[in-house]
Amino acid sequence: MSRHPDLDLTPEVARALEVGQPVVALETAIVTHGMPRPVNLETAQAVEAEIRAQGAVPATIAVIDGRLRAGVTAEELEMLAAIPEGVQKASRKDLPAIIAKRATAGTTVAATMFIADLAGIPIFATGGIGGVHRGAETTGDVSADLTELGRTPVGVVCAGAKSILDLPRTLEWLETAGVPVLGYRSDAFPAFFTPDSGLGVDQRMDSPAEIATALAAGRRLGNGGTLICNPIAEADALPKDQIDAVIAQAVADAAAQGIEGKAVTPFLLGKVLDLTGGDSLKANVALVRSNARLAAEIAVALASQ
Ligand code: PSU
Ligand code: MN
Repeated sequence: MSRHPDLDLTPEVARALEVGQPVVALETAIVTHGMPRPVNLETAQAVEAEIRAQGAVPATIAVIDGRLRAGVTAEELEMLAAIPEGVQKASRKDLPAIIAKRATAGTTVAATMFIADLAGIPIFATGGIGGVHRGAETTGDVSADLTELGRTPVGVVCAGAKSILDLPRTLEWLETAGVPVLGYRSDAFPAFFTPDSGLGVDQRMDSPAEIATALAAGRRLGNGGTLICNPIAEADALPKDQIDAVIAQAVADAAAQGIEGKAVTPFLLGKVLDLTGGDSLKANVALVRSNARLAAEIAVALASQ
């Protein structure tokens, strides 16, 4: 079944949406450009399993041979995770050319939100969103994830934005765009590897049902996206001093090497991984799984409203 000429759903996702079962969308730029092999595939599979364990259906989103997809087969996920030459990183702006070239791409938060909404999926789990980069006052580098959050009515469960970004400016941008920033059992805006950036969220929410109620209200009001912040568990977090130093180094290296455009985020993620000797990857996997669980609980609550 397809609701849009460029979109294909897997039979499982199509059936779930038809009968009103809970569905959670997942991104794939994290698979193709965010994590190294083989952890990227193991994580993508584990995340799908977390969602099923909560009684929801995972809809992993990607572009395959020029078709927008909500749901991929196990073989397609393996293909994306093998990172063959030519698999692109697709933000919203990249979709028309990728369709024209019948190309294959992992989708960023922005592109995943857009495709999830086309498919009729209101909730999506990721690791961290893109945002305002450090130094954006000179480079102008602001992720399209933020503009998408401003316009597309999907709830995005994340562990905040990585401190590779300028977090105060990222929050300011979300406020300007009218995006509610909700904290799950926390008042703090989380900093991905650590649970507290020192900045606050708009509202603390105490249960998945309360978040589902807020998402439904946002839809009634005609709002765009909602950011749901799920801080990393203390047991999985990295020491703040260590991660701050590593990120400062990664940002300096990116500037020194003249890294630009869509290469910036993957470069910084890779540097942080190298400099932490893999600790950042363990934390990243733990928080993505936790976000998938929470998103599935919210999807279940939404489906029963
Ligand atoms: N942040 C992470 N891990 C990631 C990304 C961001 O901690 O994998 C990916 C997401 O797909 C996000 C994208 O949407 O990077 C943002 O890229 P850009 O800054 O080029 O918009
Ligand atoms: Mn950018």
